[in-house]
Amino acid sequence: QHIACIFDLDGVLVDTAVYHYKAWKQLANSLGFDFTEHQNEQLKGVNRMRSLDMILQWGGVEKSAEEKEVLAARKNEWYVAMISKMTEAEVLPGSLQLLQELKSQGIKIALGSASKNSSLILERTALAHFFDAIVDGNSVTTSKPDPEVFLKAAELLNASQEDCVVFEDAAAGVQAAIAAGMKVVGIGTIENLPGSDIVIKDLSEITVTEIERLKSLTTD
Ligand code: G16
Ligand code: MG
Repeated sequence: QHIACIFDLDGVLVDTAVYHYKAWKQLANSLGFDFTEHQNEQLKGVNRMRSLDMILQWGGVEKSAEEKEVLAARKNEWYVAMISKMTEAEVLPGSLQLLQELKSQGIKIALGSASKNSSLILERTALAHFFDAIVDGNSVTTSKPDPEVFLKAAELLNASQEDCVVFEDAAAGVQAAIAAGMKVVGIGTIENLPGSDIVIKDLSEITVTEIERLKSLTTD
């Protein structure tokens, strides 16, 4: 039977990771501290509130639940202002070609993102029409590394876990895919994405045939 592909959004299909980083950095700076790019890696794929908790901890800052709501909303306002200006040019290399190729071969495609802003991003970058199912931060209760987001996507595609291949740029996302019992293509570097079945720089480095071949691999 056929494979099904589940794509993370930020850092895999589109270059929004840089906007998340800028907005969080601005928030941290406004609170009187900073964090490194290495620390930022740990925020990838992690939902908004959990990200804020991690950043506040790095800065040694404690805030009440209400204050945290305000801070998260402020970051999101800055972030939304940035992604509202996104264009189709910000679709990452290889994304469009691969999505087109999968679609033309009748392979099902889902989005599996932690973001609550996925519909705005998909609309700005004209990618929305590729997806047979969309699961994002508005439809899940637990954040990556929990497998919920990918299991929901598989269910909506009517695909079994072992037929799914996940594309992820975040360590938390790779862990989520493994926990879901799926194959995982890491986008980035092997040091940042341990456990991936294969790691590539971007989606231009993989073909549909290679993705199909991954399915027959045994991971244990
Ligand atoms: C993305 C990013 C995370 C971000 C999360 C929530 O997940 O990688 O850094 O914190 O979404 O985004 P928002 O604040 O827009 O709801 P993914 O899973 O698409 O990489
Ligand atoms: Mg990501």
